[in-house]
Amino acid sequence: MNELGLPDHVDTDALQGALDAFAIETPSWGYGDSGTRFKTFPWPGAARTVWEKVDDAAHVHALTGAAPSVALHIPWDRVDDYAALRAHAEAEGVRLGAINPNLFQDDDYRLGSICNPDPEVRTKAHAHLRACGDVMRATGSRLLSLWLADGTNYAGQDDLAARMERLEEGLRVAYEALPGDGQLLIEYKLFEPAFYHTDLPDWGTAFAMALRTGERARVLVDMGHHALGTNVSHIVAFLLRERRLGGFHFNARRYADDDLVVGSDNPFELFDLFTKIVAAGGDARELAYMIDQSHAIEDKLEAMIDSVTNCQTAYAKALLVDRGALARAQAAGDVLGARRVLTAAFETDVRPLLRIWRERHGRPADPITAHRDSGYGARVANERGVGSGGGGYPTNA
Ligand code: PSV
Ligand code: MN
Repeated sequence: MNELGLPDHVDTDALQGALDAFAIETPSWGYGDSGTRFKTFPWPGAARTVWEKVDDAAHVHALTGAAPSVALHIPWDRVDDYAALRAHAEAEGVRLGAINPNLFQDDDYRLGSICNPDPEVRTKAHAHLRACGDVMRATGSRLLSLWLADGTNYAGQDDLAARMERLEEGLRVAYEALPGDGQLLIEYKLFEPAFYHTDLPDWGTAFAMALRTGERARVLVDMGHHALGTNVSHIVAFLLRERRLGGFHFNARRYADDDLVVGSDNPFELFDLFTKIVAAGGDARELAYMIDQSHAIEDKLEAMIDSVTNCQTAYAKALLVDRGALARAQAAGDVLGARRVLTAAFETDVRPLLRIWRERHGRPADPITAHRDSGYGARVANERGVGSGGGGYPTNA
């Protein structure tokens, strides 16, 4: 054990360097009011505008040092002057990150967006994708992060093969809208809002579509978008090997979607997932780590800080795995020996390491306590009030 309580095989400088390179994007939509389809409980001080969402993201980054960018959802976060928004973000110490087209909230999209049977609706969806490409250019974003609500509710409602054609065409439009160095992240989801079929239901479909679309099309894994019991780490290992993993939407869930603090319910799963990334080596640095959570009853800022630090903790633990010992146990067929190597890393207390990392970066040793002591929550509650909207989600559907 070294002075930080870490095992002797660990190179502490390399560890600090890896943590320096680890950045998690937070979502603008996590700072506004949001809820379930049953009720949106207004949160005192919830951000009302994208400018305030950027302020909140900057607060989370100031406290954690690990959340330097904020994702935008268009049109929820549409502004007239993206250069001004970009300047505002940079003045606050963050960047504008992935652009998320919203192809699910217009009345026209009742039967889908790019897969809609009506060519006029598809044309409208294509135009939105192109407009999002323009937003990328104006904001300096390199990621177009696409999730579709497209699907059907009943057998026979639409021709599935025809929808696949339309899907491919729409993805091509999105790809062509990218700036030169841009990437298209294709996000899948098992079900919801459609209940018979979803046009992009799983990683396999997203992977096949990425292959057909182009080199810079990758799969985005949202942890809440799988059937219960799915081994997400296995999917991650496969996509890494194929060099088609684009990134993550981190969250935790027990049942359906994705709105709990990542790592709150499934810390070992999160750690295991990061071990696959660490094992894959250098390319893993290219991945887009993003949080996709919009909390219904929690303190929004505290939940976001908790989420960022939980990811950092899981990643730090994954970096501690004694890979040599693991490889030896695997080669020897030592089933439980291999597991012991993993659990030794998982059970190591990385809090001293992270405290030191934060202090080196001028951040508080304990971000949540610092947030609670900062007065930021009370200040924004006072300035912004309660129930002023700004979430993007429909209120009290
Ligand atoms: C859909 O459930 C999703 O995960 C997509 O990423 C959306 O863009 C996001 O949630 C916001 O609602
Ligand atoms: Mn998502």
